Amino acid sequence: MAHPSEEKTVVLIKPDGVKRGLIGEIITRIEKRGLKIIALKMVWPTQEHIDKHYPAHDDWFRSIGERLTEFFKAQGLDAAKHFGTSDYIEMGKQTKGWLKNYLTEGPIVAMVIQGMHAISTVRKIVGSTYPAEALPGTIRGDFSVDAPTAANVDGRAVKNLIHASGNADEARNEVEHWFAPEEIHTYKRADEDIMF
Ligand code: 3AN
Repeated sequence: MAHPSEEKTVVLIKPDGVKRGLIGEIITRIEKRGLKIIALKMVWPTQEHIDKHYPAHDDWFRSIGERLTEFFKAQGLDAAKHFGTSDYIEMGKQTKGWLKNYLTEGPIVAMVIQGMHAISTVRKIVGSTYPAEALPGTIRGDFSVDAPTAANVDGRAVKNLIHASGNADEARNEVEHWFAPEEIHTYKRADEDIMF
C-alpha cells in the first residue's frame, strides 16, 4: 500500500468547467489544500475513450438509477415516468449515453493529483454529484446548481464541472486510462517539509 501522503486520484475538469473559465479556480482549490499535481493535460476525448472511462457493469448502472430515482422522489417526482422505465439498470445505461455526449462536447483538463488520502480529500473539495445538493464551499456547491430532475427530463447529463475518482480501484484504472507512465512526474513541493 502506498504511504497515505502518496495516494493518487484522477480529476477531470469537464467541458462546462473549461468553457466557463474555471480551470484556474478549480486547480487553485486543490493546490491550496496541499495536494500536488503530478500530471496535467488538455484533451478533447472521443466517445470511445469516455465509454471506457465509466464502468459498464450492472452494479454501476443500478447505483446511478437508484440515486437519481431517490432525488426525483425527494422532489415529489417520478423518475420512471421520465425514463419510460422503472428499471434502475436501464436508467443507468441511458445516463451513460448522455455522459458520453457531455464529456465529448469540448476539451477537458485531465490531472493526476497526489497527496494525503487524495481520493477522499478531493471528493470533499468537489462536493456531491448533483450540484443542487452540493454544499457551499465545495467546487460544485459554489459554481453549479444543476440537478437530474432538470437534466434527465431534458435528455442530458447533469452538468457538474468535474470528475474525481470514487475509490482506490477507480483511481488506479483511471490513472492508467488517461495517462502514459512518462506523463506522470515525481517531484517535491516546497511546503511538504513544513506540512508533514
Ligand atoms: P460521482 O463520481 O461524481 O459521484 P457517479 O459515479 O455517481 O458520480 O456518476 C458518474 C457520473 O455520472 C458523474 N460524473 C455524474 O455527473 C453522472 N451522473 C450521475 N447521475 C446522473 C444523472 N441522473 N443524470 C446525468 N448524469 C448523471
